[in-house]
Amino acid sequence: MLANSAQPRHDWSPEQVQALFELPFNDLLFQAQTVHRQHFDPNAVQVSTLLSIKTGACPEDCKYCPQSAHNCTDLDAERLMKVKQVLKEAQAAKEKGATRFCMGAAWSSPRPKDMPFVVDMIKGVKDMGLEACMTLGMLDQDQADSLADAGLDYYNHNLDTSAEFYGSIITTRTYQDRLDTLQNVRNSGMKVCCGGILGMGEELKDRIGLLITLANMPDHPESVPINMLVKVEGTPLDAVDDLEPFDFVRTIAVARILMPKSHVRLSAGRQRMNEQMQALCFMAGANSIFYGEKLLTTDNPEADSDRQLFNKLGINPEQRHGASDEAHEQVLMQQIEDHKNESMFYDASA
Ligand code: SAM
Ligand code: DTB
Ligand code: SF4
Repeated sequence: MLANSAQPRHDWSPEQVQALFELPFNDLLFQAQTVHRQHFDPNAVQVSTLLSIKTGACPEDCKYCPQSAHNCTDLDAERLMKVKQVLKEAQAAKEKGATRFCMGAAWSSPRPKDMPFVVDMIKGVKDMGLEACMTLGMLDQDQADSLADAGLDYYNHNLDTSAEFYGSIITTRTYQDRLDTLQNVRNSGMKVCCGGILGMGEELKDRIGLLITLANMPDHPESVPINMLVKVEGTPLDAVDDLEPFDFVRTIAVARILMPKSHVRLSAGRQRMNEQMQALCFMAGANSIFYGEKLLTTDNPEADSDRQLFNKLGINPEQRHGASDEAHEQVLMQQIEDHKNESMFYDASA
């Protein structure tokens, strides 16, 4: 089956998606590249930096997560970070070339007393000219509206896997709870960042189920993070079998074909991928990464190795979309120019 029209569709059947997964690898990648080039600069990759603003002791029982209080990991729980410290980290991320700052909290959902601090963090990050993203757990409509009013651009809330496999991974909240939060985020006018985790022992039908749920939403998530499970000792999934790497690349390619206008993020798990594997993911249509030595609590590749990889592949960091005004954008461009020689992404000798 040929993905001959790159216009977004919302009516994919499991059989059609399975047929994509069963294509010869080169045919699948060719289709994904063709779709990618119709909507994006094929050599631009969006760069986000992640910060854990509240770490550990989470009441939810997600089996993959080092931050769940149900899992016995070697992680020190921390209180909500001070707004000033968060903004210092955001400034540092900006100076290193990130265009989006993503803040994550190990909460089931934010409490009313947390909201004023979270709102101040959003406002401060936006004032720096960065895009702001948060992942704080479930949101009701009022909470989503408050974050949107504060200027939050993206809200990350993952479905993680198929509806069928979900119950084997999390029991403290339902798939429908997640879909409700996503609807509240969509209603608030924020952009949706929603994806999942591969390599948790799921089957192909679960990867198909996840992608179909995302692709058949009335509006595709603007950002689709595809995480490879980071196996953390002490979590129930710490000894699960590795996913075949080509199946990870195939899932990226199918996500690209199903959601042609979305950014597909090669998300957690890059630390265990070599450069060639990451290059295949970019070829399959991934066009966003997390940059910075830490994800939330686990390691991510060093800044220097990402700079080298981008240089080797001729990839440029994508410039920020939708700056609030032209002057603001000019300031940002000038800063990028000023930092060119020291920034991670530019080879000063080029
Ligand atoms: N507590 C909030 C929630 O779950 O909605 C936000 C933070 S949570 C850590 C954000 C996402 O990180 C999860 O939905 C999951 O997809 C991803 N994640 C967590 N642990 C992971 C791991 N070990 N490997 C890969 N992805 C992981
Ligand atoms: C997403 O899909 N992946 C990020 C982000 N959204 C918040 C989180 C990855 C976490 C990996 C495990 C850790 O570092 O704790
Ligand atoms: Fe808590 Fe989020 Fe981790 Fe689940 S994924 S345990 S909700 S921090």
